[in-house]
Amino acid sequence: ARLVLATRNEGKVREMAALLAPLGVEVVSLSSYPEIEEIPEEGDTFEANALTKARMVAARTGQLALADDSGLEVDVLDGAPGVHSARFAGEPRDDGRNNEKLLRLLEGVPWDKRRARFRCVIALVTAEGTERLTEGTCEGFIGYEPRGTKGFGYDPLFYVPEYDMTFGELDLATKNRISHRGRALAKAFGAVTELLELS
Ligand code: ITT
Ligand code: NA
Repeated sequence: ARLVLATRNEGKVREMAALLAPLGVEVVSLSSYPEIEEIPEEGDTFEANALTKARMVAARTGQLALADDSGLEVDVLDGAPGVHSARFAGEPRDDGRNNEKLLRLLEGVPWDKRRARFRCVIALVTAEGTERLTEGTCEGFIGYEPRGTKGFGYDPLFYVPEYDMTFGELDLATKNRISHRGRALAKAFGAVTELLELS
């Protein structure tokens, strides 16, 4: 049995492959399943969207599927962009335009009001329909300008006080140790092992 990462986001795949490596399980992503079309995500919550993606990929592949639904919640924007993070600036999705829009909305907002967090929900679903959910968050601030070229998405704008760096400046191993995704996935390790044995 293999674990299928129900994502087409290469940034997520890179991080999750590194996080899962110690488990020694076979991990593939949707690039191994080009016949699976884009999955509509219409839910109002990360949980709903993560389950939608994992259920569909488990059903289509007959394998254990792991989906990540995640996003950035900015306090002064009442939690936006939230579940709309990937397409905050509309279609076609574009990380650069998303970051510009976020900076524009926060123009003139002082540092103590720039609090934000990344949130990640991981859904595990077997072909037989067993389901598990875990969640992880990471607290930080939205910077005044992009810093760093590592990572993806909003990483250059997400400042982590503990390291005095943005996610765009942190190496992958450090980001994985403290990120929303790293935390959610660490909590899912037991379930991955358990469900792979059932699969
Ligand atoms: P899949 O649905 O194929 O997994 P996606 O990118 O569309 O890929 P989401 O719907 O979960 O996935 O959207 C998550 C968005 O939130 C992502 O595109 C980024 O804009 C942002 N995001 C999530 N985690 C992030 C991280 O670690 N660093 C930077 N941005 C992140
Ligand atoms: Na989503």
